[in-house]
Formats: sequence, C-alpha cells, structure tokens
Amino acid sequence: MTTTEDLTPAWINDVTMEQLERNPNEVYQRLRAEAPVAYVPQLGLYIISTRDLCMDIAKDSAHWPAVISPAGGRTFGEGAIIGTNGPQHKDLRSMVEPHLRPQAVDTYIDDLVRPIARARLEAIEDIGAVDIVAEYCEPVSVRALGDLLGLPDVSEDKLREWFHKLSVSFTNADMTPDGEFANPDGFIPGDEARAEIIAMLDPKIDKWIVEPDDSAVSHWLHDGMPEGETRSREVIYPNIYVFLLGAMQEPAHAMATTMAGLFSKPDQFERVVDDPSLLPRAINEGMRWVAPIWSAAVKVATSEVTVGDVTLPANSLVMLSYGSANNDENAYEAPTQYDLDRAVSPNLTFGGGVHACAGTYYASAVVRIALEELFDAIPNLELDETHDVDFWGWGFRGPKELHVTWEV
Ligand code: V55
Repeated sequence: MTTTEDLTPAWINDVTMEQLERNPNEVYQRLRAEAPVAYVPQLGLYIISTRDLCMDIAKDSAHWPAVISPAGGRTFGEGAIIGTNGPQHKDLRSMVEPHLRPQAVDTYIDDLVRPIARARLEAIEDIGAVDIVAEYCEPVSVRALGDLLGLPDVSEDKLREWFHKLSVSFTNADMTPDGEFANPDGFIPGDEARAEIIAMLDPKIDKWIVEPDDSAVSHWLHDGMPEGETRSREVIYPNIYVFLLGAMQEPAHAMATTMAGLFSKPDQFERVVDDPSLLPRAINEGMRWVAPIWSAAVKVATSEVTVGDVTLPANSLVMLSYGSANNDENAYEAPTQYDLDRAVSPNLTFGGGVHACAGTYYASAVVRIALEELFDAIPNLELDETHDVDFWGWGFRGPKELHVTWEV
C-alpha cells in the first residue's frame, strides 16, 4: 500500500506559499517530471500537475466529485457552486447560466462593456503612462460584472477591494501537521469583505424579493422557484462570493496577462493591434500561458482509485493545478513562452466536465471587448521598461501591476 509519505517528494517540504505565489513554475515543472501526483503535507492534499491527469479527473465527476478547498470553504461557507454536486449543483447551474449563455451574452455584452471601457479610456488617454491593471483592466472587469449582477451603486474601488480580500483569504491554504489552518489571521480580510457584502446586499435582496428587476441576482432569487417563493440567502450568498472573487478578478487577469504576453513578442503585439480579429487567439494563448485560475479546483475520490502510476485511497483530496497543466511540456512546445502562433491544443483554463466554468463565453467576450477598445484608443501602447512585469499568485495568477506608456 502506498502511503502519503511515499508520494511526498522530500524537497516539497521546503517550498513556501510565498515562493509559489511569486513563481510556481519551477516547482510545478519538477512536480510534472518527478511526481505528477504528489502529496503536499502543507496543503493537506495531493497536487495533480500534468495536463492529462487533470483532464481525466476533471471529466470524471462520477468518481471525482467537486469539493471546495479547505481555505475556500472557510472563505465562502457551505453551498458555493464550485463545491456542490448532483441535484444541488444542477439547480445552481440553472440559477447562474441564463445570463451567461452565449445567446444571452450576445444580446447585451457590447452595450454593457463598450461604454465602460470608453469612459475609462477617456479618463486616461491624455496621461501617457499608467498601471493598466489598476487604471483599466480591473475597473472595466468589475464595473461590467457589477452592473450585470445588480450592484451599479458599488464603486469600482470597493469591488476591487472585495475580490482582493476574498482572493487572499481563499488561497490562505497553509495547514499544520494536525490539519489546522496555519495562518488563521489570513482569513480576516475575507471575513471583513463578507460582512460588507452582506450589509450592502441584504437591503437589495429585501427589495428584489418584492420587486424583481433584470439584474442577475434578482433572477437568482426568483428563477425556477415555485410561485411566491425565492431562494434563501443561505443559497445565494456563497455563490455571490464566488462571483465577487473569480468572476470579478479573472477577466482582469486575462486582459493584463494577454498584454504582458504580447509585450514579450513585440512583433505579435503589432500584428494584433493592426488586426483586432486576432484578439480571440491572442487572449486564448494568454490564458493558456498563465491561467488566471492557476490552482484552485479540488476534487475528492469516491473510492480507492488509480491516478497515473499510483493508487490513492477513498476520500483523497486532489488539487487540479490547471496553470501547471497548461504549461505541460508533453502537451505544448516551449510552454512557458507566449506564442500567438502556437499549434492548437486544448487547455484547462476554464476547467472541464460538469464544473467547467459557466462564465467561459462571458469572460472571453469581456476581455476581447476591453482589449479591442484599448488598442483602438491607444494603438501606440508600449511596455514601460522602467518597471518589472511582476506576476503574482498561486491560486489566482496575473500581473500585479502592468506599467505602460504611450505618446500623447
Ligand atoms: C473558482 C472560481 C471562482 C472562485 C473561486 O475554482 C474558485 C474555481 C469563478 O469564481 O471565486
């Protein structure tokens, strides 16, 4: 019988969260080569790092139901869609999907995103030097989704603060050998954000219960419910947190990552600015290169199960590191390079199987429209070489800041 110790590479004990957050690539390259199924005591779970194993597990929800990570569950509470299964998951998908179906998105996405993008561009186009993450990517991402959800009166800065606090809390994953959280204070930001979110949303929910409108959360309350009933706040809130974290933060990561990738290949940057029809390909490659949700999806084995060369006992937790899968050298040539022209090969940016991201089409459209508007308004954008391009994050990853300049 294999034990967790047998599956723990000795060197993994020296790896710190800070190291992974700065740059997970070297650690994961070694995991893919030496231990594609590795038990990591600091996380209390197995890390799956290769593309094929991540794909197999993501698709097999019968043997591998979803579960939320310990730190994720501590941050969101019970009932977040990413950790539900069966009829409960089906109901939550039916709750969130109406606004996210491609046919629905196509009816509203230009009217939603273009004016937001243009207003931000008017505010910055005469400056000539900004951190484009703080001044454009994040504001456009959060304003668009905030308006869609029914939070037009919550400021961009507040929405950015909330996703950031939820994000650091969700990824506060270090465990002690006894299976306790190693840094309990790391959840305080998430607790603060949740308290503010509830204080802001409770009165809105009171109103939507009696006066439904077109906002997504109003529909979440009413859609598919028997006449006169609404979904309870206990059902709604954990899923609001899912949206206020990943759905707010990741389109911004994808925008900035794609730009950073294009800046690493100036000729490719030029081609995309000259021909915006290349943007979907450029964005797809950006999100493959550095997956915005880098390492957050967790599954649990229903019974003893073989994964690659090893057998795991029932109830084993596995973390599918999609950012690592997307950099698997057995699937992609020179995976750590951004390349607009690389051969097509499926990636795991949006996961797979029944839990595949419900926002895939929406997010891709937001990122595309934001970059179309940006490159149209400021075609002579350049990387500000006086700043480093500083990617950050293990659970969620993207450029922390991206300083750009242009001639005004
Ligand atoms: C995930 C997605 C989220 C989130 C936290 O694992 C984790 C995926 C879309 O939002 O907030």
